[in-house]
Amino acid sequence: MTQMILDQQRIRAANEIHPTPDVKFAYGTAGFRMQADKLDSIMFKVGIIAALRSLKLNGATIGVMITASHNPEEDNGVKLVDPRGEMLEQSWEGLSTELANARDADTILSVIDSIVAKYNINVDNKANVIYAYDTRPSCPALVASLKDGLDAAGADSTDFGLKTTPQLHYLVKCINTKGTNDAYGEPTEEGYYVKLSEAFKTLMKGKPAMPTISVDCANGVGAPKLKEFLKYIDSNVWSANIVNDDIKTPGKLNYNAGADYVKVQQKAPLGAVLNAGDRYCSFDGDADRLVYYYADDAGVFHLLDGDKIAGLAAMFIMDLVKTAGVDSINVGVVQTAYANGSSTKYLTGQLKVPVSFVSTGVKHLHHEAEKYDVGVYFEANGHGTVLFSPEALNTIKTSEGRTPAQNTALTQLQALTELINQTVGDALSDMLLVEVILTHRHWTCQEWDQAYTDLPNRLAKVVVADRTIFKTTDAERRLVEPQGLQQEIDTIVSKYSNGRSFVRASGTEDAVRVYAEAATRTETDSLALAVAQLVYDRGGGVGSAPSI
Ligand code: NG1
Ligand code: ZN
Repeated sequence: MTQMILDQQRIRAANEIHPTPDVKFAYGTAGFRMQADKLDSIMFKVGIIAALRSLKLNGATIGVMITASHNPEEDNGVKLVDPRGEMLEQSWEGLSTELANARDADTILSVIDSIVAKYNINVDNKANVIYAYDTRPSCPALVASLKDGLDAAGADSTDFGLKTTPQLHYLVKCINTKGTNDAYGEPTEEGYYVKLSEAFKTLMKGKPAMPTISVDCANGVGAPKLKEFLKYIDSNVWSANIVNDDIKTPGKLNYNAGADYVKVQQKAPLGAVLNAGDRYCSFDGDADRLVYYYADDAGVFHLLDGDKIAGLAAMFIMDLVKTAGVDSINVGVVQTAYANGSSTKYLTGQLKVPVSFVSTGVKHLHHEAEKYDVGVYFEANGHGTVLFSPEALNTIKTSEGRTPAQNTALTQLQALTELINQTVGDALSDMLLVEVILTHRHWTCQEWDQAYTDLPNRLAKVVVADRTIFKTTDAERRLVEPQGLQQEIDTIVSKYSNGRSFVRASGTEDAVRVYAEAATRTETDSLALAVAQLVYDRGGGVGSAPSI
């Protein structure tokens, strides 16, 4: 057994109080996520993992966020944030999973030992961890369990209280860069608002204010945080009307509201009555996803999802880079298989911007986006951001324009790098970015929507006995197992004009997702249903047969 500062007695005691249930845990697309009442044991173990990760990185501060994002209120989840504000390094996911599934104290201690040995962890270091949580009623109890793990590991920990997920990422990066050349900002919630609002004001300078936007906060943490942000902005410059801001009434979080609801249902959330010409957007429960929408003159609902935001951002930044005379800076876009086919066509055909495809989950998108000078990445569901490479940041900072127009563009680019959260997708920051672009272009949502027309699409879920039998390749666009299923999907797809459909196991829910798009709504629904039925029949469907 290791001699480290980890207090074995406390770990044993914590394991007594927080026994591991008979559940197969896995660190998935977004950490551990499930019904909150199954998460108690996970939390103290995550406390230990966070401490070990910090020790491994010589005491750098690690973040822990407790949230289940857009999932129902009775769910919860936990994810780890690495020192630069990024998601936990992937190689640690397996070990975290192993610890999560260890049941008795001896096994837990031996997994800890093997982590210490594998990573050659210096146990004389001091671990530093910060944590925050969303508005879910299950959070306080889970926080207490997390704290037991952190204490048992001898970590210095700070409770940052109620925060949006991107605020926690911001704080982690600020703490770890404080006092360095690339200090990211003040490590406080206020510092976050100051940074964003100052950049926003610079970008809005001299521009006529647009009509008030309505923001659906899914009755989640985004509501109080957006209210706080508004205090930093003169309402003559920009104003927002917040809907779905009830974080007190049980059962309201994400209920028929929020970015996921609007995206999947393709309709307005509860509490939003759409007036033609007005702008609307929705955050999800932890405020890291954003979608826009509007009603046309005939009252028809139109969605502007993550793909539309990516297109808008790429277009604007490419123009700005050109105007500023720093076109050595290359811009690229990263998408997943869920991106609408029309968006990819628009990006490559019209904007002529390179597009790469990666597997679902922002950790994949983020790393791919780092390969560009300016990497725009968005999942269709509205989770994404724009990354500026250190070289691009330096070019923007040090270039001197030869004309006033070039100087203005450089100032604006500089402000954009501060407005956009560089650590992770951030609904508030992304919304401000969209608002800046629409203001600069004098565009309504409808004008923004003209860029291209989405192919009708449908996302369906099929519950099967064992979703792990679904194995994919080619950025999850093709199945390799169960054998022969992909060929059958191809045969079905070939019958539809502009048809595309793919199937993959969800990393956050116990289900297989089916995506379909085609030339018309009727064809799309028929394609989605046919593929869902196939998955149900050949993949061991459970419960009632799929319906669309
Ligand atoms: P899964 O459940 O693996 O499809 C979902 C989203 C991801 C990502 C994660 C994390 C879709 C189709 N999938 O993952 O994009 O956002 O949740 O929250 O939207
Ligand atoms: Zn979220």
